[in-house]
Amino acid sequence: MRVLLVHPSPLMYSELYLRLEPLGMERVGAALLEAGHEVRMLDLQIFSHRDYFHELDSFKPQAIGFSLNYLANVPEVIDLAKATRQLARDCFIFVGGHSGSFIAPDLLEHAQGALDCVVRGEGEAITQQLLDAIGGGNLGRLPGVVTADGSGTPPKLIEDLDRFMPARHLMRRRNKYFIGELDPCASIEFTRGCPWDCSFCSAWTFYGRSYRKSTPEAAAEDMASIKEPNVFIVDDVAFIHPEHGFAIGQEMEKRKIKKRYYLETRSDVLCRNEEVFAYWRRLGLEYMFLGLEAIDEEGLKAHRKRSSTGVNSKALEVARKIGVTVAINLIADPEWDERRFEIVREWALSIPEIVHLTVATPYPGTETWYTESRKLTTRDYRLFDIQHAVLPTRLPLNRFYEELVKTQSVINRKHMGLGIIKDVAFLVAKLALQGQTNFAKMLWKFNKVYNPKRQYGDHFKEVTYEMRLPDQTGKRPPGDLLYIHPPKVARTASAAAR
Ligand code: B12
Ligand code: SF4
Repeated sequence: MRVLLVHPSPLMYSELYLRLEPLGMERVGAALLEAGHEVRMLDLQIFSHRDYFHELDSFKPQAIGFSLNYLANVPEVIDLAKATRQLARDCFIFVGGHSGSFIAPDLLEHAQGALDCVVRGEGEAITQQLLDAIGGGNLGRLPGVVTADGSGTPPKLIEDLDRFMPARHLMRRRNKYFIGELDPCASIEFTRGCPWDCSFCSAWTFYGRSYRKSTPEAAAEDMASIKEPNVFIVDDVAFIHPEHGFAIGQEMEKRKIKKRYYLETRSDVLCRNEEVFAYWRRLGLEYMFLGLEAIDEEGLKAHRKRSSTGVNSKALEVARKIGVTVAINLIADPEWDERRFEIVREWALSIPEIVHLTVATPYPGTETWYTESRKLTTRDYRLFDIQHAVLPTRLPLNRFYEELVKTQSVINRKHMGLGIIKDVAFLVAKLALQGQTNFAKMLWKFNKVYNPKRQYGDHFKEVTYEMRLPDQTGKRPPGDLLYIHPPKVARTASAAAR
């Protein structure tokens, strides 16, 4: 069967700092290739809607799967599905991915027949079965598959993370993927899932708090197959088990792999497993993303971060000592007033690290969706990108955005001001000679992307598709409502982290 897999357009954040390959879609693509299908992929982070319709015309896919990891992309995907249905009546159109999994019945309702089904959970194995079953009339009985007629059993986790290595070769114009000066940059996955349970996050609810690892050999082989000189490790929390990180590194050394890396982890994991991060520094680790989320104990508790400001400060010291550049994330609360923004600006300027601010957003699939969603000021999917305020702000909304953008730009100037640009001019020129201009463009785009008027104005756009609020609000729901992949056994973060 001719199958086209499509990733939707970029959101605000990716317009500026990064654009990365859709690894999940590439893994689903690998599974479909294995099953003998003819597969093409199109990433609308790089290509246009015009290119998409051209692809429909030239490739004539019999099935189209949209990857819906981000809630803010829902209207775009629904509109594309509807337009596709008009042009290709017999085409089988389906959706999968992180956010899509949490709102499957709503997607089918919005699509009014343009979507044949939604695939909840991990897509590799089930998409093979799904395409085999098309025309058989019992799609809704497959695990994780939801159709207008109902849904089957809960989705199943794949047994072996090594089985479907990403079909990276199917992504076109790979030189467009980058993160900061790591330009171009590929992505890789060593582990899947997270054993913690932060209240604002859906990584743990998606995977039922499971945590699985690739074998070191398979991870190193995958790394060896990557052509790019830079690699982003997509794991939610890198190197929870240090021996796994060491084993992958040793396999990579055997294969003489030398690249530069970016990863994400937690402060307590960095402090506890300092040696493995220092070892990876020697292998080429350059950047680390730490979700500190708050600079006070109260904030950390509210996010159920299960960490402390002391551990956060210690983690920054560890990263400085081993020589890795840290990008910190803080969650801006809509309750913040001018004084609070001022404190955050002062704090951000007092440390050498890069600081990012995102806005607290209750997402379907998180605990805050149930505890906070009653207060939502909007149900426009497009605003759920953690750069917009969807809860009531203490400041008037336009003032909130002014303070937010002021804070972001003060912090941004610290890292991308003229002084720094002089320092990086050599690097920009070197990349330009290699035909890589993503990083150079990023340096100049801040004001175009982060603009308080634009962010405020986004609240007044016409809304075609509205999110449905959960039936039960105000308190944490029973586990089976939260999870996509139900947990096999109840587990604690500390047990899994050992
Ligand atoms: C890596 C990552 C990124 C990367 C790469 C994104 C990309 N191009 O794919 C970067 C750093 C760019 C990024 C950015 C953002 N991210 Co992000 N990201 C992740 C992360 C950590 C891992 C995703 C991943 O690659 N996993 C590995 C692959 C193998 O898994 P997967 O993509 O989920 O794919 C599987 C299934 O979902 C499914 N599937 C996927 N596609 C398809 C398609 C079909 C047809 C089918 C059937 C199945 C299917 O099958 C796959 C294989 O099992 C997730 C957290 C998580 N654990 O999921 C957050 C996460 C998805 N990101 C999130 C957010 C908020 C963002 C940002 C909005 C943040 C910001 N500050 O602006 C931006 C927006 C990006 C954009 N689109 O413009 C949220 C999503 C919130 C939401 N509900 O919308 C998550 C869940 C993090 C969180 N803890 O809340 N992100
Ligand atoms: S540690 Fe990170 S990935 Fe895990 S639940 Fe918390 S925010 Fe999500």
